[in-house]
Amino acid sequence: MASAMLSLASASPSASLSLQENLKISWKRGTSSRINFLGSDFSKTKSFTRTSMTVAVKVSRFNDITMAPPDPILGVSEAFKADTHEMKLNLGVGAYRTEDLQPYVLNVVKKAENLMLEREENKEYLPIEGLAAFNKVTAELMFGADNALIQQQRVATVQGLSGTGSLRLAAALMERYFSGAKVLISSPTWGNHKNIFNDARVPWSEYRYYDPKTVGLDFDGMISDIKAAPDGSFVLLHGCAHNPTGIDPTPEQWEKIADVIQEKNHIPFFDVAYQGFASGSLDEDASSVRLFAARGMELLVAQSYSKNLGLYAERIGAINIVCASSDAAARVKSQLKRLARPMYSNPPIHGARIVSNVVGNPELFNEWKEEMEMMAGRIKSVRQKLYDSLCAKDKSGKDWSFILKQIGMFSFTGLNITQSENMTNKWHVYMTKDGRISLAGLSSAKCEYLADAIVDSYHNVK
Ligand code: PLA
Repeated sequence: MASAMLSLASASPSASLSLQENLKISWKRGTSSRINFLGSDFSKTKSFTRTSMTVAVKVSRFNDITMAPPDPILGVSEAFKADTHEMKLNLGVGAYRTEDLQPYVLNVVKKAENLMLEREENKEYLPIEGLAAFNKVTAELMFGADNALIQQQRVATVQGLSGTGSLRLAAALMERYFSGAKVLISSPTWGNHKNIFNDARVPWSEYRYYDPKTVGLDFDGMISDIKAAPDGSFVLLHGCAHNPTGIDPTPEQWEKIADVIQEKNHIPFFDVAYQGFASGSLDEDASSVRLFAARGMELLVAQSYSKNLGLYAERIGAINIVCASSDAAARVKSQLKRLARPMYSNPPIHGARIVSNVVGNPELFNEWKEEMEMMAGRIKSVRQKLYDSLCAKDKSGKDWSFILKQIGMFSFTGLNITQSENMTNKWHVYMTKDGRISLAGLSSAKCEYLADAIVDSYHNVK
């Protein structure tokens, strides 16, 4: 957009605007005023006797940059904020809310922060790989403290900018050292996975995952797509609480997935953004990763503490790369550091200290587990209430039981784009267009209203 530009620099007859502003104004006292823009003369020469002021149209060099679309997930929160309707409900982003629909800061986080204040810890730069105490506890939390691969120093752990940054760092490593190798991602998956691999220039393709007919896992499709991929591909797996479907493989299915991945010499890459949120148990939610690790496979695991410790804005997570030897792990870690340094230099310390204080302190750790059970329990109870309300209100005989079978923060309702838009436009229920709703943003008080909105959108909108 061009904007009028006023130069008031009459005190300095030769004043000119900076190059960055792309505009050069030359003053000629008493004769003319000329404006040069990218070398061309824009103004008409005009005679006058006193210093004059010239108004020019400022044309941006960024004119060819088009407006980006809003983010399909985080953009929903922006639209929600702008809505003034009293019944509005934000079920877009996966962020935990209390029964009063307020953000929740965990008590253990407050306690850890108090400890940090008491200790008057400094704000020096962290090493590139992050806080050592954090890296130690985060790997232990994922693989189990007594896991031999930790003692054998076969895990390269680097603190990342939460789950997203950790995935992105791993993607950069893949691009640099596995050039041409592709990553298989589930269809559907968390929308940002595609952006991450696109930006890192890692080719990807999809494997079947969700079967709309059964509203369940398309296990056979998944297996055959993983089999069909070129040997040595990366396979991105959601460690637990698959986003957006809420459908996880059973332990038996995980074994079969591991069989095929091993047969094909693929490299499993776990994204674990909801440890503790699927079952309420940290260990149980790490069981898929541990099952693969127990087979001696090399693998990658991205971790996030946004949801399970409610540290969304602290950007704390990690990338762990399990290698066949400690020597390989040391080399991999050195290269992860080399990739991180020019991207963001070193990670932030606050969240890392919180996690290391909570996970590394048995008392706080136990309290965390209780709080997590409470959060997971509240989500389960609204899931049940939503299901009950849907059954009570919908007389069509439709089977809504898939809602109870799904786990974690989300429910994949099966609503299509138009129906999802009806949810927002008519009912002020904000959700992603793929039909996903975050039950973490739902209160029991609003379950009936939500059920009305879903029944209306499902039956009255095509
Ligand atoms: N991986 C998956 C599968 C996720 O769902 C998310 C977050 C992340 C990684 C990254 O989270 P982090 O960077 O905060 O650690 N997904 C959210 C938020 C909760 C988002 O889209 O950023 C979601 O609503 O899907």
